[in-house]
Amino acid sequence: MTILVERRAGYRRITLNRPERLNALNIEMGEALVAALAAAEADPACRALMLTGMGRGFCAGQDLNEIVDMPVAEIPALIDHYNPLIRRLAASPLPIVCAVNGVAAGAGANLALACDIVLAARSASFVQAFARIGLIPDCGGTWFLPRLVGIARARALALLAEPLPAETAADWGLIWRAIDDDRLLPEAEGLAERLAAGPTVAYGLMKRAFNAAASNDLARQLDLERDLQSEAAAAPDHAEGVRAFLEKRPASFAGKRG
Ligand code: T3D
Repeated sequence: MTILVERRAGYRRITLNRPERLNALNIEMGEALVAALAAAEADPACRALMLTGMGRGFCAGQDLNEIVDMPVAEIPALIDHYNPLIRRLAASPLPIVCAVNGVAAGAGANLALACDIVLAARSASFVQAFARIGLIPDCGGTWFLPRLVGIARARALALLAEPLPAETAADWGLIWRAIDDDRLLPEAEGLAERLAAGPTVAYGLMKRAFNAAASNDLARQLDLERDLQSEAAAAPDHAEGVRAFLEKRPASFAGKRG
């Protein structure tokens, strides 16, 4: 199996499972990931996701064995297998924590960047490896990188294809935090549990707002915030959050739509 899916209390943990190739992506893995996301989103008991890799790497990008003899005419179809995955991660109504346990290269780096909160082991690194094999960053790399780290750093990461250590990635704002290796999974699981107990509807709406902000001007974004806020306010978690504050107790969010 190219991925493993474990059901945890309130969330699912998805593990990329081709450790002998540093979890390099192939079509089967891409399709399995899309199916796992769809299944998680359809399960009302699942309120968050966690993504990580088996073994010493997170994901080494496209499996190069799969494309070595591929006719150029088939490349668009190949990429069309991965683009739905990136779109789905970004648009998923569920919050997604990514625990980058080792090297994240090429499409593997951009797979991580499509998640909502990215933690990385201190020993991990991010490599926009595409230029090394005469390609451009795909799986959203040219979209995520300048937004996260600015165009100067994005250009250098893509053109030089040098590994960026996890701590620098965190300092630059590419990811949320670098974590001691032995603490990575407990921290990521703790975050997934915390998000699974949060206001799920509001989280999904926040993701929609951030995604739309990339192409909206301020006026449109303010209108969108007004509309999405109405949806958030209609969910029972809003009333519960306000009551809990006034009653000086922790909120108990159900994660349901109004
Ligand atoms: O054509 C298209 O447009 C398709 C879309 C492409 C999107 C992309 O993702 S392009 C970028 C593809 N990825 C890469 O170019 C990265 C290739 N890998 C590396 O540069 C290095 O492996 C790493 C920097 C990631 C890690 O280096 P290191 O020294 O820690 O490990 P290693 O020894 O190179 O790799 C360990 C094994 O994994 C090794 O197998 P072996 O020799 O033990 O049998 C290696 O061949 C295998 N492996 C690593 N990456 C890939 C891979 N096998 C297939 N495809 C890989 N991408």
